[in-house]
Amino acid sequence: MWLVKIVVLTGAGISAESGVPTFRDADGLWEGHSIEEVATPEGFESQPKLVQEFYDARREHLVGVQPNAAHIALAGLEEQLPDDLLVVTQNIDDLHERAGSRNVIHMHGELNSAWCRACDRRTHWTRTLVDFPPCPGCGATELRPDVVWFGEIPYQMDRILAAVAEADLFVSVGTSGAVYPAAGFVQQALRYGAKTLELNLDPSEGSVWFHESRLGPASVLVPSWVD
Ligand code: BJW
Ligand code: ZN
Repeated sequence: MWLVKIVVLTGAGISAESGVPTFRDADGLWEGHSIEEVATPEGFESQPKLVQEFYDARREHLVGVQPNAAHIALAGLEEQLPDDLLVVTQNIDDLHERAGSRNVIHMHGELNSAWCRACDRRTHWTRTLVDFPPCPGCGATELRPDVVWFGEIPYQMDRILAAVAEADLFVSVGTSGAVYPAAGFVQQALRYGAKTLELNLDPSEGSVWFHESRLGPASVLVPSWVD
């Protein structure tokens, strides 16, 4: 069995310095649309084109951004401790992988993946979805972004909770702690005896659950923690 020692939970703040906008730092998420309009199944049912355009724009933007020092430091740590580190990211970008991380769980899905609601197949996807292209598997025009919206169950929860329970150290990087179940992992880790560390620009909503909080930009804090 794989006994992970360190679990690092990352959120939008780790990609902010790469130029990927966060969710709750700016007013309004995208062209004045609320998160409920663009990140819920109900939003997709009522305004499918708007939601596809939102994810198409983010997918296109992703091509032009690069991993920053924080992603690179985590990949370097994995190289030193290949069996001991798991990165659980809430981000749907691929910046951890592009920095070289391999043990990554995308609990809220991936921008470069499309999911067919008709046949359940997932397809690597780097183009647009707004014109409702057919599924390469079954031909149905049921492709949606392969991401986890409010009210849906995040991916690989069993693996994540097992790793959090085993970990000696739980580190949270660049997340506001406003969205569950990710926001509850720190309490889980504490319950199982892990040390908990937060690296964030501002104190998160769950700050009290961390043994230590270091405040500042991820591109500075993560490399200095890893050293
Ligand atoms: C920097 C920085 C720099 C900036 N350096 N730091 C009432 C109570 C409790 C729960 C609920 C409730 N009502 C409903 C719920 C459940 C709901 C929920 O949590 N709602 C809350 C709003 C209360 N959750 C769900 O519905 C989830 N599913 C669920 O619960 O299913 C039930 C179930 C679970 C498990 C087992 C069995 C059943 C699903 C949540 C899905 C979230 N989806 C999104 C969209 C994904 C696709 C996409 O990307 O578009 O995920 S919403 C959005 O929020 C996205 C993010 O991953 C997520 C978290 O955001 P994140 O990463 O924290 O970003 P920000 O912007 O909030 O914060 C950035 C932070 O970085 C800030 O702190 C800055 O200070 C910092 N920062 N620059 C370091 N340079
Ligand atoms: Zn299909």
